[in-house]
Amino acid sequence: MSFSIKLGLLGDPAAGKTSLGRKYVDDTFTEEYLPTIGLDVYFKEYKFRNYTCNCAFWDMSGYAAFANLRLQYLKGMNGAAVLFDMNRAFTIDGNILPWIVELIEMQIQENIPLAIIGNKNDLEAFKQINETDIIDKLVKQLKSNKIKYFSTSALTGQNVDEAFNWLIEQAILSI
Ligand SMILES: Nc1nc2c(ncn2[C@@H]2O[C@H](COP(=O)(O)OP(=O)(O)OP(=O)(O)O)[C@@H](O)[C@H]2O)c(=O)[nH]1
Ligand SMILES: [Mg+2]
Repeated sequence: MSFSIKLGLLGDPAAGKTSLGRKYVDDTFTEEYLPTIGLDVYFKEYKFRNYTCNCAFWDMSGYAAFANLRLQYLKGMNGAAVLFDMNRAFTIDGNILPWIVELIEMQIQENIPLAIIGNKNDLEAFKQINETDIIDKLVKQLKSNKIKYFSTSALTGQNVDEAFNWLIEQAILSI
């Protein structure tokens, strides 16, 4: 049996949404920053138990200019990866919660699976965030049992498969 799911990539500009999605789907990484204009969609087939799942990744621009468009894109999402950049504290401090609120407000499905992702962990030396407390608070606040935190690098590939495989499987199980 086969079916499709829709997953979102959300978070501040340059957090690494496109880099992480591309690493997972094509196993590529580019140093150059090419901001996503509005939206980019790409696909990956995922085998789970007896199912073949067609996963559509909706990779959105992080810029405020696209906020209205983004609200349209969020409809019918089965799960989302919400990213921050571990080396720029403001991408988590005030910014991560609005992304999640925006997502939840647009959801038809309650308790949407969320992978919270602290990206660029290869730049450990520049790390500005002690994220554990913030994530704990966030998880409690959202009262969801389908939220998990991952620390990733699109450059080295660390935890990329773990994060997306988890998200896909949670999304499938929630359909
Ligand atoms: N060192 C390092 N650099 C990264 C990593 N992930 C992304 N980058 C770099 O960060 C920059 C921004 O990455 P993007 O993936 O384009 O960011 P984005 O979140 O898609 O940005 P928008 O599309 O503008 O919202 C690029 O120069 C990437 O090469 C990472 O894990 N480690
Ligand atoms: Mg992008």
